[in-house]
Amino acid sequence: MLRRLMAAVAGVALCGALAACGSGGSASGDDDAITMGFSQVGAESGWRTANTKSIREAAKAAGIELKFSDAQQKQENQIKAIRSFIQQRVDVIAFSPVVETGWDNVLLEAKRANIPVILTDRAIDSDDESLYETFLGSDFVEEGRKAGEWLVEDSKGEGTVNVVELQGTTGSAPALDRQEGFQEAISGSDIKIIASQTGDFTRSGGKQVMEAFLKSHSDIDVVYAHNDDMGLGAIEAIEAAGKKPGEDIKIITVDAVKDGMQALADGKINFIVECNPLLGDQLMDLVQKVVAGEQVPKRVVVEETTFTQEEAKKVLPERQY
Ligand code: GZL
Repeated sequence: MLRRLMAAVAGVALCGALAACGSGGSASGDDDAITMGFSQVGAESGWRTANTKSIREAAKAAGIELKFSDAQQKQENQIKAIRSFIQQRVDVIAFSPVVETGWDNVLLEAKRANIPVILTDRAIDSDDESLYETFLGSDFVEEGRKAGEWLVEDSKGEGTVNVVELQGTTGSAPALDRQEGFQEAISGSDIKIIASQTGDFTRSGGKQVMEAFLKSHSDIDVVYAHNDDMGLGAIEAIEAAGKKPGEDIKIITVDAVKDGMQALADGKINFIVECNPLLGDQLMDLVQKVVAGEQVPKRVVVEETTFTQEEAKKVLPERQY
């Protein structure tokens, strides 16, 4: 707010000198409310839907004016949205970067406009950490590790175990890190990744890639899907091929959204690593601190757990998303 007030004062002074000009008003109608520009990845999965709902509800509850943009999983749309937020002179910009790289230029524009940036959900790969105030989200490498560690335990004494991997969006932090963590956990075991391909975090993508895997591999023991939606698509493909998901081919996924947890409880998925989408309240708290000029941690990692089939049956009724 202070920045906008100074800009307005400067604007009035300048107007006096130039005799006539428009007002230096802020981006929001109400000068007291924080105006926040948020660029969301898209609406590709149940996780994303829950994440968007959490952000919208938390902004409303905090009295923060939210300008929301859905990028339909395209980086160029996110860059356009961030530039638009800069032109509208919002107080703060937050976004979930669809991929890790290619952000330095637009974030430098935000920095030069003196608009703080908060990363949520996904991180960026940049040498310049001054381009953002903080990152709020999950430790995706740990999520991949948890998935791999469960499989190492579950497949003890089974000999060679062949895994096909349904990867998330190419170049995205969750896809890169969930792959890294899983590979780290299975290294030195008899678990082999025989094929990997992106399903872009969507159910249809997971189904199409799994259909191709089933055509080219007759010895698939396990599917490791980087999110529930691709795992649910794989279930459709496995059943269409006349095999039993969860038994003939085991499935491990990440997220723990309701549809995934239902499939876990039904025995079609074997293990799910939680990835918490309910970031809204923590994000608004960080927004208020950053706009007030308070120091915040550079990285805020959310708490997450894992679920077996038995655990899913117990917690399903109370799941919020
Ligand atoms: C993870 C998030 C991922 C989810 C997917 O934080 O970025 O994107 O795991 C979603 O379901 O599409």
